[in-house]
Amino acid sequence: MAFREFPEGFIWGVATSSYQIEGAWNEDGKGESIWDRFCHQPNRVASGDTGDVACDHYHRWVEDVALLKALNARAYRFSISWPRVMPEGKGKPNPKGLSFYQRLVDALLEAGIIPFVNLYHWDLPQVLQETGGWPNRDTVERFVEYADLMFETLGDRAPYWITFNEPWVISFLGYADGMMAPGICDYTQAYQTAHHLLLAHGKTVQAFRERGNRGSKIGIVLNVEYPAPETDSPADRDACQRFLEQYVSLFADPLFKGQYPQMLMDWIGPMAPKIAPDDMKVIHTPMDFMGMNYYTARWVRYSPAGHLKAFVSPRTMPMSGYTEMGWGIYPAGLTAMLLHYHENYGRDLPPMFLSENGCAARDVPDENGVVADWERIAYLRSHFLAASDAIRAGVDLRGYFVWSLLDNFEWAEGYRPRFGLVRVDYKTQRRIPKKSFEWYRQVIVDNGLWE
Ligand code: IFM
Repeated sequence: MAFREFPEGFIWGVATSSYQIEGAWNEDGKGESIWDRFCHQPNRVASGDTGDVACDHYHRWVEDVALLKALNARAYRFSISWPRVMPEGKGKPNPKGLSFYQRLVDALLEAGIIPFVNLYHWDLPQVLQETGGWPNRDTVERFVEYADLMFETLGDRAPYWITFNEPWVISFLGYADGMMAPGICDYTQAYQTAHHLLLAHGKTVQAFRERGNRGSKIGIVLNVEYPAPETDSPADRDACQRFLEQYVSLFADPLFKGQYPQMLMDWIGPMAPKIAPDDMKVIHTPMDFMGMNYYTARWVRYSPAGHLKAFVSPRTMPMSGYTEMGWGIYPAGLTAMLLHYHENYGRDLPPMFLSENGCAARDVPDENGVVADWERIAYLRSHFLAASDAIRAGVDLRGYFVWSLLDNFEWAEGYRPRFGLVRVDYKTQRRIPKKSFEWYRQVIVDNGLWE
């Protein structure tokens, strides 16, 4: 047994997002978001669940900051609800919304916790969806205006900024598969959304630089799954390549190479996004860090019936079982994907963060209310070691954020999956730290773990 120490100053944290925890969906002048609208429609979300109350974090944030402190977290990644601070999606800000985030950031700083401010975790103001949402180029300008308001409000004290969380999910689950808000099924709109998100990212980074934000940093968060061809046949290998291009290169190539992956563009033909002159240059604006979210891996197989991508990924690739989401547990995929970035984008790649990783587990409290979530501990342990493998192989990984601090609203799956280090009793809103909370606390204190 050897002790795996992480680099000095390694940033251990936890992540959440506004819609998943805040609740208070229509309080204090907050505008409606596309997730409010989506959840209030029938048959969109499991059990008809909504984020109307969620973890009631909007009213209980003081208690939640105390939990972060008890965890010894070095950093906290949270998102701003755009419609809470700018209910009309543009123009007049909502002072009560701004004050909520100001108080949160001040309390974090006072507790010695580094705030990582995520500007967009999927809750677009509904008014902007009504004018076309992300496929409408005007939404790019609206986003930059909103981001600038937040730089103005928190720029003097927030050292890390994230433009978008998981643009792949926003584009393809929101606009192509319709599983997520706004629930649209149109691949052309999805590719245009991907392009506009990247453009909004680039313009926001430029606006951030123009403000000269005194040493603070800005980046983006991309989600990945590790794909492997189901067989060694050329058809399966090509399908796997398309999978990788669709999930990873579609976003990472423009950001770090200034161009879209050609094989994918040829494949999607007329569905490819409309690109104005200079867009690619703007998207290619250098950023300070990149976040990667990793949970699982997949086999990929060629299938002519696999819609426009001609592949299917019929089952996940288990190494040591499945999580409560049905996702295969494959920590080696985390190492492989960090190395994929490192090797493919080389010197154009900024330092990286593992910006989300965690698992939904069964989490049944015993008669004393104790949640002995050994499955989650085993999952995190194996993934921490996988991250350490990547660091040893040369990846410049600066931090690791566990998803999530609290059990919360898991989008179309509602409240059934529980991802938290802290259990939330949704009837009483009581917070109960699980065993994994104590375990992670010790990892943070030790800055490492035993193999
Ligand atoms: O809950 C989500 C989060 O909002 C984005 N990344 C994946 C998590 C688990 O599904």
